[in-house]
Amino acid sequence: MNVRKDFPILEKIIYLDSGATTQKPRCVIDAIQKFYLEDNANIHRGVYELSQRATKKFEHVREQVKNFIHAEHSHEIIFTRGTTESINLVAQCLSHNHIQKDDEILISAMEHHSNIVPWQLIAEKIGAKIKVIPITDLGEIELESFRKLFTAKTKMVAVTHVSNVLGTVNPIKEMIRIAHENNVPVLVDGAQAVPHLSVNVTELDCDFYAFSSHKMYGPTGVGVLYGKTEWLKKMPPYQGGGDMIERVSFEKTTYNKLPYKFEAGTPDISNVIGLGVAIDYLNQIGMHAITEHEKKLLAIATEELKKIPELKIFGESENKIGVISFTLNDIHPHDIGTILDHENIAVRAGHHCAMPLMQRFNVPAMTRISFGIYNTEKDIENLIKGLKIVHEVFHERIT
Ligand code: C6P
Repeated sequence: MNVRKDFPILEKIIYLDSGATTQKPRCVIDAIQKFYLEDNANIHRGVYELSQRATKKFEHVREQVKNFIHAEHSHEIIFTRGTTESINLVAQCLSHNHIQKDDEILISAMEHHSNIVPWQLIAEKIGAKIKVIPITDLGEIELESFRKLFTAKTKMVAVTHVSNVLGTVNPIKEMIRIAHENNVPVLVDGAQAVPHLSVNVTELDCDFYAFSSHKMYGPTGVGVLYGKTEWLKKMPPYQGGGDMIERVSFEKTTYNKLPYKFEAGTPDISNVIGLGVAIDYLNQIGMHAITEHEKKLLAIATEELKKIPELKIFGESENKIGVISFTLNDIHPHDIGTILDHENIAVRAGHHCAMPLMQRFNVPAMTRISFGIYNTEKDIENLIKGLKIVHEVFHERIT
């Protein structure tokens, strides 16, 4: 995959932290600048040509997102600030008329804090209960336990498509089927799936799907919430303000149609335009080719890492993509990250916003490498050299 040249910043660094945020291709950076130079105006408001042009470009991206994740309708695509806001939106809105006192919400043991805390916030407020779907030592969902967790009180399942720590690709299609058999809707956190896999929300039959632009080569500040029409219609607005209303009076306000009901205030217009260009860019390369490239890198890196004595990999599912997390003896991941940084290699170290998962595996922290389309076998070679330096530094200190 010969795309490295499209990412100016990669001339300066060996970047293995795309799970945190991907680097941006020049076309995305240029498109944002071009928007401000040539097309900038507020949207959905102006009668003048410039505003109409900006509106048209913005709405075109909604159509692109719809096609990218194979949704049925563009009004099912809501622009948010990111995965985190998309999940908070659903949790808050469902806490008004769907999830009530003593009801149960199922989330898995491998969730990112963004798919734990929003549910805890509403659970505490309304007196609902969180139940945790257990995972195996390989880092896979225990499907049988999942099945058994459902009761008459279960009102929601919220689960990640791909774990940001273990890389496991969860069997969400099967999980959605099981949840629907129990008449329970499912929110899928797709933050770590959309950059690596072709996602088809219609085929999955999920009720909600959340993801972030900045993890898929687009700009920060923009996210997407896909929601099935029937749910979006039932849900009350998330925030109040301009654009989300139909009529306002001091006595009564009525709300705009979908998707605008959920988009209060001026959105991040330029960055939505940037997301559209990122989608074009990904489509040009092809999601299938991206998956294959990253699977190959994952296999090579796993094999090489396993040769390092005392290195332990967390997450050994057969169905894995994008990331490898590990510990190396008792060397603190922050020390590993710092030494690698001296070698100009960027990796992530810490709890990865998944503290309950660290507890599940009985470690305070892990080091994580994560791949993007621009990574190469040479990056892995450099990483291994860097880890050998880590080993030497600590061996010398110990002996
Ligand atoms: N994970 C990581 O380094 P936001 O911050 O809203 O764009 O995405 C939150 C989020 C939600 N779910 C999953 C599975 C995620 O991985 C993330 C973000 C980054 O792993 C930053 S903590």
